[in-house]
Amino acid sequence: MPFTLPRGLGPLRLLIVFCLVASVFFFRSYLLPASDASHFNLAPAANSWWHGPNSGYSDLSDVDTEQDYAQAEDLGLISEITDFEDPAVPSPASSTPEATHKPAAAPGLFYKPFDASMPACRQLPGADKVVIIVKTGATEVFARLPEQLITLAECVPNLMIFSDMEQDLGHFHLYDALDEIGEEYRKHHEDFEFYHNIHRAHAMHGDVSVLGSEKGWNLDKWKNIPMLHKAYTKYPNADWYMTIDADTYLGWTNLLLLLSQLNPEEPLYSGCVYWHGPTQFAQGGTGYLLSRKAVENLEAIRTPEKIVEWEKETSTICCGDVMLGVAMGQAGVPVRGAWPMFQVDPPCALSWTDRYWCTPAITWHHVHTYDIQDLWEFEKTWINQTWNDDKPGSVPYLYKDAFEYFVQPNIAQKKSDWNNYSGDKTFTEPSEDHVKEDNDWDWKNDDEKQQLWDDLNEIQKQSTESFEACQTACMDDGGCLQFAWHPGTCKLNYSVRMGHAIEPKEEYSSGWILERVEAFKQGQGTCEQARFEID
Ligand SMILES: *[C@@H]1O[C@H](CO)[C@@H](O)[C@H](O)[C@H]1NC(C)=O
Ligand SMILES: *[C@@H]1O[C@H](CO)[C@@H](O)[C@H](O)[C@H]1NC(C)=O
Ligand SMILES: CC(=O)N[C@H]1CO[C@H](CO)[C@@H](O)[C@@H]1O
Repeated sequence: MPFTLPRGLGPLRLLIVFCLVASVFFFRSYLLPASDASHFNLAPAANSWWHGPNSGYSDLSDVDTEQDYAQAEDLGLISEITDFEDPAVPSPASSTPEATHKPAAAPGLFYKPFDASMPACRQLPGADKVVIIVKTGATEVFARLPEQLITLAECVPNLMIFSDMEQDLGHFHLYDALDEIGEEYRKHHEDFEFYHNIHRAHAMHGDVSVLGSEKGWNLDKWKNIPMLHKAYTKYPNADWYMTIDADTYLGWTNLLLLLSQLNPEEPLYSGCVYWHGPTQFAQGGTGYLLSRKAVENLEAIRTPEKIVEWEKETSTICCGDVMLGVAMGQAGVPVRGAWPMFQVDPPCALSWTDRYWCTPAITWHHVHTYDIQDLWEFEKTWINQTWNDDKPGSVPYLYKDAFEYFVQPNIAQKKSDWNNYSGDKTFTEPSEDHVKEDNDWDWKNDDEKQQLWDDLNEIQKQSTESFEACQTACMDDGGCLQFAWHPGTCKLNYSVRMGHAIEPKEEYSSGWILERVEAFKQGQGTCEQARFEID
């Protein structure tokens, strides 16, 4: 005998031992790159659940795990995973011979309770049930999209980015939202001249970002309905479809918490509600949310005749979000308000009033790339610090929390070269060479301006002379929380806004009455209950 077996080791046990040894061998030789093995102690096993049968990734195994997510996403592999709660349960496919080569079925190595090799935000419950649709345009792709891709895309298993041109950005794929628009419009409507121009420029490796954003805007309105249809076609089993623009920050943690309280079987179309003529619609940039049922209702009326009708109406209507409002109305799904969870300002421009305070923050529109980065760091820290293995991501962050992070540490009695957007009251003496005040004051006629000035009391008139005098005028006005001064003008405001740094040559300084800000904050209470409210 070449070697002796321990006593009692039957053929079955021998087979098991053999399999164990063989799988350890397999694991080492195929999955751990020879160098830097330590880096991969967890990653391969954890990554495996999205690698799927088509595991062409072993060559790439020395790229960042984060990039891996993105690549997997591009290939649509992640969308196949539906059992987020317990991915360790082998799927039926894993018993086929081919599938046994997947480094998959290693129960216990998976990311429950918490897998440090994967972003925490990607492990939040319900993440795989949501499709995030990002609408952008070819001219802004390089300016706006990369920041979304290095932040939000890390969290979202089902992300689709729509533009007016099919394009790759790194390993992300951008879909052309307009390729199925009826020929009548695609070939002949003036909005589509721009479409063909950018396609031509792109084919010639040209810079499409210089091709005029205004024309891009006209084209933009054609996207909303087709985008939704394409997202539904790709992910028909998702529960939720959420659309944002490239300059919208999406609070992923809070969105999932909101969704966990709603029923996707009920029709829901929700966002920041505006009117356009007789149409009520959810504004696009602040983001809108649709339940599966709502999308199904829309799909149900989407006949070829209806598509023709929608395209005809799109050709004359102002905007794509309004057009979706029209279509949703026809599908029998009225829009419902999600303000202020969905709202229009970045942290620096928001007025932190009591209406916001105890509400979870879900969207921030008009964000710059640096705003996205800041909000992202805030959210990541939040997830980390409130993590609970039994209930990951169960603690929403409220505007109050964002105030404590973004505003409170950064306001002061005096900040030079800073504009805090004060403007409830503007004290200024009209003159020939008056600079713009960037508020209502500019729109008044000369007599009104003079009247305003004449009606001021002495403290208010003096307030235009120095920062300190402006501060005094704010102190003198019981409701004033902040003020801004530049030579000749003092402005007061009754709510807190952060504002931003400006160039010294503008000679702007801002200040806050810190005790009053603190009193405002105390007056709001402790927010026992997060206000997840849809009207
Ligand atoms: C939180 O951050 C720490 C330090 O970076 C890290 O070790 C830990 O894994 C993180 N936990 C979660 C749940 O994100
Ligand atoms: C000043 O405060 C009011 C609320 O009191 C707010 O609506 C407004 O946006 C703030 N800023 C300006 C510039 O008016
Ligand atoms: C509301 C308001 O006054 N906004 C102004 C703040 O300051 C910037 C730059 O100084 C202006 O562009 C805004 O219009």
